[in-house]
Amino acid sequence: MANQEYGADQIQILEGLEAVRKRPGMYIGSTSSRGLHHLVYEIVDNSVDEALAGYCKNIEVIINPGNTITVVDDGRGIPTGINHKTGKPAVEVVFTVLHAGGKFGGGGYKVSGGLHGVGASVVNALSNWLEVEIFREGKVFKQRYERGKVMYPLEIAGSCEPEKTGTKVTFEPDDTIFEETEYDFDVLKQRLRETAFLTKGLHIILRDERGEEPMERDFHYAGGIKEFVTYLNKSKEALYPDVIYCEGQRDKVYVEVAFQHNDSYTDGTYSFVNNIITPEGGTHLAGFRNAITKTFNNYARLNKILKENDPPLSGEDIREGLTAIISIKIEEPQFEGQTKQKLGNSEARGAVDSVVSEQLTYYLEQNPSVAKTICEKSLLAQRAREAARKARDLTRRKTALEGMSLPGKLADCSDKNPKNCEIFIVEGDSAGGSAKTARSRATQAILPLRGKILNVEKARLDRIYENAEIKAMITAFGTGIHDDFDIEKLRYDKIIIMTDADVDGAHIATLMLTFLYRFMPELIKQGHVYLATPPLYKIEKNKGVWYAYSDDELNKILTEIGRDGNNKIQRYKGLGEMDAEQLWETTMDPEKRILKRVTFDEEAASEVDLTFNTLMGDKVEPRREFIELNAKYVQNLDI
Ligand code: TSJ
Repeated sequence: MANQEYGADQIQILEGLEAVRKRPGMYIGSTSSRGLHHLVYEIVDNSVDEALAGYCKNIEVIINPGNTITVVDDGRGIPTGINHKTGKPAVEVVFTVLHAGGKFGGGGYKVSGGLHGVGASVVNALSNWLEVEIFREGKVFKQRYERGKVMYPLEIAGSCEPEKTGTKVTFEPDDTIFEETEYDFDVLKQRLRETAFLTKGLHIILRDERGEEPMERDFHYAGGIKEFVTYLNKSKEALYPDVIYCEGQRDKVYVEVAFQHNDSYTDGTYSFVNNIITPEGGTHLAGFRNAITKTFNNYARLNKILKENDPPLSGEDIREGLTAIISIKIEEPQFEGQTKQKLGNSEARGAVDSVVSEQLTYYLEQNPSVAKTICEKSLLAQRAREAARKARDLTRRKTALEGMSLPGKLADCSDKNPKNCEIFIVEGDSAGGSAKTARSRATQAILPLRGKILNVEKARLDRIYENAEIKAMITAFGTGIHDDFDIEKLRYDKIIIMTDADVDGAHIATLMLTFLYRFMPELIKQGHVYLATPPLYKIEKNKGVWYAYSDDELNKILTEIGRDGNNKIQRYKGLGEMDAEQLWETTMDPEKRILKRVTFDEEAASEVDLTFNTLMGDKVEPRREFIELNAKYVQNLDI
């Protein structure tokens, strides 16, 4: 029972936590499944802090039956002594005062809890109940909260072995706040794996105890981000065996960088600040880029790989096929930009630049064959880029002379307001023909593509720009590409990929998405890209017609209309089997069709990259693995 001591102060505290309950989105981003998972990260990050301070080696995360979560660590245990400012035990302050997480003296860095840096009190405010147990001095301290309210003063609930220390937190997310309360093992798995990569030596166990058979994963990487790079490169061919690693501290900034080139043509660099991904980079990334550009150019000049009159290697040339992790720890990170995802601290630039320049220079001197391999790969990239530039200039001049010449195969729409318009990218000429007949001419444009489009994961820029299908898409969209990309020039509000509902169709859709993801990511980020969903079955009975888009739906329809001999069921194998009218009715009519919007989660960017690489790369083993992951990928395609 609340006693007098908990009176006035408690009211103030509740105002703080009440604000969290009123506007949960402000504190955890959203109340969707994503916010639900954020609760776990907010708690786990506290244990990771303890690991970074050097006191915690093991963290266990358990999904319990009923979707409650338990996080246990073997750190020092949250302090239980009275906090002078509030007159309450420190642990109670941690859970009941907004923004109080983490900093209670002690060294180390504060990993300001998850994306929004709020912490334990927010999780508490958004839980039906939460219990904390602290193991210290041979005692078990315990406190329980319900929707943020203290249920009883911190108590000693029992004893434990004198050497045992740690913290255990169990909570049940508030089902009146979250739209969904079911935890996804794979989502937690991915994030906890990433956390383990970023904190070398730390053991993180994830266990799912909801099913008959508990599932468990154990993440432990003695090599830390070096192993992260190996993991990201697992579906590609590395150009040299080493992962290059630099580590050091400057101006209170702790810097760790690991990288390795592979035989692809894309830049797979991910940057983190205090274990939080920075999708828009910032000063730490700028420092890294500056350092590698400068150091490789110096090396190439000094060793006559670049001759006197050769132009310098550009940063882009050096980053072709690069997989890199930049991870820094800094006491007071400042985030900038619209989404606050870009690091602003200027001292981070200098720190990363200095650590990487110094150690990379030394590494290259010690490893001349690796140095030569990278320089030569960059030189090839430089030549390809030059060829691509010429090809691009040529097309640019052409379009300047001839005006916007749209591709011949495009059946454009007549409405000139892009907001009203959509373009269907259709697999195959025959389906393209039906689509042209079926469409609503005013607002729907059709671009048929012949067969499989070029796999941009496996081609250099010059070849990509020469590819007819890709050129057709670029000119039809109107936005330009790369440096010239301008979303304001987009000629259609919706880009709809329409392929057969079979394995080949899925592959073609993936090739197109890969192209868009690599070359026009803004189109996806801003929600302009969709997948059409053609039906799988047509059911006819006594002049009635039904279409089913899944096996489940087929069953539902059959149950409704009765399973008897009068049913005629047709399995569509491709768009080509539908006539124009059917195609319109089932797949193109804005009133009736189902569109899936393609989204992409920037926080999960390394996994998205891995997915594309695995699917598109050469190695057979990882591709088989991808098929198991496939369900995951489709989740990125929300309706
Ligand atoms: F914050 C929290 F409740 F969410 C939480 C914190 C949840 C979990 C699962 C673990 C923790 C946590 C906190 N683990 N370890 C710590 N450590 C401290 O809070 C701590 C211990 C000792 C000292 C010291 O200076 O002696 C300082 C700190 C910050």
